[in-house]
Amino acid sequence: MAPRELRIGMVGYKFMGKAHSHAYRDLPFFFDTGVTPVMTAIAGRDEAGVRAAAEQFGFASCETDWRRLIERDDIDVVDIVTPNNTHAEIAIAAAKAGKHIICEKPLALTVDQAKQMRDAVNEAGVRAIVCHNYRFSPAIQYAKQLISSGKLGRIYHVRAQYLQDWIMDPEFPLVWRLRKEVTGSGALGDIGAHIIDLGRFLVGEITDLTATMETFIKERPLGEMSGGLNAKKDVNATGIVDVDDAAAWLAHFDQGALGVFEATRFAAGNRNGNRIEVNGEKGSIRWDLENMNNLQVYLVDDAPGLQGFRTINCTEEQHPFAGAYWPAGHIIGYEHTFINLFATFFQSIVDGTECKPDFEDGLQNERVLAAIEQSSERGQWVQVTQG
Ligand code: SOE
Repeated sequence: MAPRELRIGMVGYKFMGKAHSHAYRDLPFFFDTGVTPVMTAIAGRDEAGVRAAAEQFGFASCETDWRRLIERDDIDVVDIVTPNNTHAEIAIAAAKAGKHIICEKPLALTVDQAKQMRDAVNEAGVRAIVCHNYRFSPAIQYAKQLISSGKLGRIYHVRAQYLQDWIMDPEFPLVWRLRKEVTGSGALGDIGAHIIDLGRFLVGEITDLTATMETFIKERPLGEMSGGLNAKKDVNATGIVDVDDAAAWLAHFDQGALGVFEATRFAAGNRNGNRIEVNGEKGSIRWDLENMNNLQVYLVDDAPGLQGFRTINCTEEQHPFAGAYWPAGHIIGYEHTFINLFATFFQSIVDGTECKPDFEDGLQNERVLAAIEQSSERGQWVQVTQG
């Protein structure tokens, strides 16, 4: 019989910990998946920090060792919101313990690690999802429906950019997101992984690519290692930046589309500009996270004189997920993308159906990330291994 509750054990409690916790609390307001998430335990090394997070987010208990959390038999789902270098170990242990898994992106540091994670969940027969939350925006889901139904015809172009500017100050410290051993890569894995996911979701597999990567500020002050986007430097010492500040790549998709991608943390004025445009033989779509409820749609067959991009406010019942929230025109935000992702995941657990993006998708995303790094190093086109 399907469970009535899914007891969540979260590992980590910073930015994503807050986003996920908020989603667990709000989900039952809007979705009836047949199962209620129960915020059972949260783990973090710093006792005072994890206690404060448990209280603020609404978890019933806390642990200072994630292994303890995974051993508990009152946990059904392990949610991993820790830095990237810890995902593999935690996810593999969680799978072996028979827990379902929610894991932040990028899935792993390397393709090998991602493979091990994929194998572990397959062997254990548990369900796992990677938190590519943006594909759960109603407008992106609607774009997917338009593309899959052939409304845009054959797809020629995918043009995607993820533009941020939060590390442009050379005095911004060397936080974990800027250290290769902890994060894997810089702008590439942190935000490039999101636009790879959008491209794969909307159009298909990336088969080969050519890339270049750049680190503009090569040394930075040390500071709050675990700090986020508002971290402060705290000592008068510096360290070397060993990840990219920006990456750009050209790619071919399996059905023949040409992709142009850019991920950077040096696009002044762009706080979180995650944009994608797809051009097909019968029309185009455009989307920008900073205006996320709207999908721009252009259809070649519109009457002459009326041709142009129209703005579809994706808040109508016909738009995926939108009907679960407010009456049409009452917009939703960033945080709701996580609610939609969790609702989809929980529903798949109840129904016993497939749920994407799973660890196979996370692995394929890692293969693209690895190909971008290889291409940038070698100055050559690189084939992307297919699963
Ligand atoms: C920081 O670049 C960050 O929080 C990313 O880590 C997230 O994945 C992205 O959604 C927003 O920006």
